[in-house]
Formats: sequence, structure tokens, C-alpha cells
Amino acid sequence: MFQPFLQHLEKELFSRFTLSSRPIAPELEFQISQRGKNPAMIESWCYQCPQLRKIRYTYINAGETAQIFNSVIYPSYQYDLPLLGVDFLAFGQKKILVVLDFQPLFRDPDYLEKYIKPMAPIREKYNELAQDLEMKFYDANQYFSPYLLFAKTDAQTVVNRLFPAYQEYLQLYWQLVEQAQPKTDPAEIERIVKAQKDYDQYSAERDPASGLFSSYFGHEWSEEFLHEFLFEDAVSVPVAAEKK
Ligand code: BLA
Repeated sequence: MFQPFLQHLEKELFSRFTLSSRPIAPELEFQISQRGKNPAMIESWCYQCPQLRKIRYTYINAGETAQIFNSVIYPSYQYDLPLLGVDFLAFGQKKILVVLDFQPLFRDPDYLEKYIKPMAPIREKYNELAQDLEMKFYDANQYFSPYLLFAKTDAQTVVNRLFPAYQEYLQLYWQLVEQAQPKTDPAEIERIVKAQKDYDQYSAERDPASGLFSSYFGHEWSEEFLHEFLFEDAVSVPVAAEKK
């Protein structure tokens, strides 16, 4: 269901940036599970380039049961740009959840004006994909923008509306990357480093996918995938402390 989204991202990345691979541990890069009634495959890719320090995306293919495309782009530390976040999930034809956002690192008015407000016209155009749903796992006021796409939808809307919306959001994101001025003040850069680390910490602690990963690939694999690939800058809670 979301393969064309992955292909579009790849095509864009390879045509616009000079990418180099960020190696992924082989057991995390590709995994196949025979636990459920359908085999589940998970595959991930990771790159970097001078402007973007970590570009990762993951595809889960469990046939009719689940199709998931998840991606985060982390800009290099000298840019205070928001992260690009994509989470598209289809559990059969009936339950399709899509989330797309420029995830802000800071929330001051100047920041929002510069990086978030430009999303407004696109979001306006795709109103049916911005449903103002309640978040159960995350706090909508942390690392989410007011112009995120967040919708429960159907397969037809994915093709006819989500795909063009996704293309427009990506286009705008590349434009922001292109225009971004690198910071040189070490204190400013340190603030960005900290904000990106906090994002990983926050996300690793709340990720609603850990149960899904565990059910397909086991608890141990799931923990490793979360902490060594998805959110590698999160500090994991030692098991002993967790049990107290
Ligand atoms: C929700 N994301 C979810 C859910 C799952 C995932 C299983 C719960 C769906 C449900 O309600 O049943 C899946 N999350 C994943 C997967 C990965 C992951 C497969 O990190 C990694 C491979 N999530 C993101 C990013 C965004 C995001 C980058 O990873 C930002 C665009 C958003 N996911 C997001 C939101 C929800 C969600 C807002 C709804 C959660 C809520 O209600 O609080």
C-alpha cells in the first residue's frame, strides 16, 4: 500500500543529495517473522548527507495484516530545522492511520513562523487528512506541529489525496533544507543537539510500535531495534532500574 511513498522518497533523496550509507546491524536491517498467520517482513534503510545527519525509513510488509511505512529525517546539528516524520499504517483495508509532520524542535513564535507556518497552505488544501484526532501515546504539543496531517482514512484516499499531499510536504521540506543557514555558535548548536536527543528519548519511551515489533520479532529484537536503530540517541533505562 505504501511502497510508492517509499519509492518517491528514495527518488527524491538520491536526486537531491549526495548520500552515503549509514550501516545498519544486519539483524536489524532485515527480519522475517513466521509467528503470525502471514509472514511479516521488516526492512530498513539509513543514509546521511552533509545537510541531513540521519535519514531512516522502514517498511513492514505483513501482507493483508499490516503494511507500514515509517520514516524520520534528522537534519545535521548546525541546522535547527524540524525533523521530517512519517508514519503510515494500514492494518487491512479497514484500519488505516496516517501521520505526517515537520516535527518542531522548538516552539518559540519565530521558529514556528519560519519552519511551521509554511505548511499551512498545504494542510489547508488537504483538510480531510487533518482530522484533529486525539493522541493517546504522544503529547500533541511536543514534537508535533499544528499543521500535521493525522487521519484515519481509506485506501482510495491514500492514493488520491495522501500521495499528492506527501509530495507537496516533501517538496516544502527540501525547500526549507535548501534555504537553511547553518549555525556557527557552539551554544546554539549544543541546543539543537540536545533537542534532537530529547526527541529520541521521548520517542523511544512512548513508541506505540514496540508491542507490534515484539509480537512479530520478539521482545529482545524489538528493544534492540528501538534503541540501536530507530532512536539510537535515547539512553535506555537499565533493566534493574526498570524493575524497581
Ligand atoms: C501511532 N505508530 C502508531 C501506532 C503504531 C505505530 C503501531 C499505533 C497505531 C494504533 O493506534 O493502533 C508504528 N511507530 C510505528 C512504527 C515505527 C514507529 C512501525 O516509530 C517505526 C518503524 N510516529 C512516528 C513518527 C511520527 C509518528 C515519525 O514514528 C510522526 C509523524 C506519529 N504514530 C504517530 C502518531 C500516532 C502514531 C501521532 C498516534 C499515536 C497516539 O494516538 O498518540
